[in-house]
Amino acid sequence: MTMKKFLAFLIMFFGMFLTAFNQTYEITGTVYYANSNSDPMDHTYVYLWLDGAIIDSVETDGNGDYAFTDLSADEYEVSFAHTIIPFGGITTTDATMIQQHFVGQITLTGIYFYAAEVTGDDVINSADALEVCKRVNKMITEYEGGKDWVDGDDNKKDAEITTQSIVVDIDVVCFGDVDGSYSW
Ligand SMILES: [Ca+2]
Repeated sequence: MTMKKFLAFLIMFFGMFLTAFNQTYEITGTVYYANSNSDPMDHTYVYLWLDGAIIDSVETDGNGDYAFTDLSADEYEVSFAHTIIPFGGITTTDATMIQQHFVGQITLTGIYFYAAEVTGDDVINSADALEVCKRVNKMITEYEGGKDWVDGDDNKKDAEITTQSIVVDIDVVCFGDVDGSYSW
């Protein structure tokens, strides 16, 4: 191999190496409310997590879509962060369903399970049902737990990137809206 050919080979080799090294990916998806229409949520922020820490945030567009770009392969998670959409969706039906869950007549699962724990003590019981009742009847303006929306403390979504860009949708619900009835 002549020196010229060798140099050409080196340049080609490092070009390939840099292309592989600089490979970036995207995490995209839709944030939607967990009601029967799966209403997309605009004006809503999404957190990007890595190793349990928030490393970025982005706002959804008019279709509820979000995108994190220029990412390297890693074990990310994404979650709802906050929204300008007002709190809503709770009725006495929700309070009844939380009580029914507590006594074992029904089983709330997934995001509705998280939504039932409004007092912030990690236990779903009559106190949560009562708290929702109070808020429906405007005796209180916020929950003891202090939160209006189920967020990344309960509901993080795995978003691991290995060899390609990925799509991860995020379901969201207001605390107390265990029947997913809210639309705005
Ligand atoms: Ca509770």
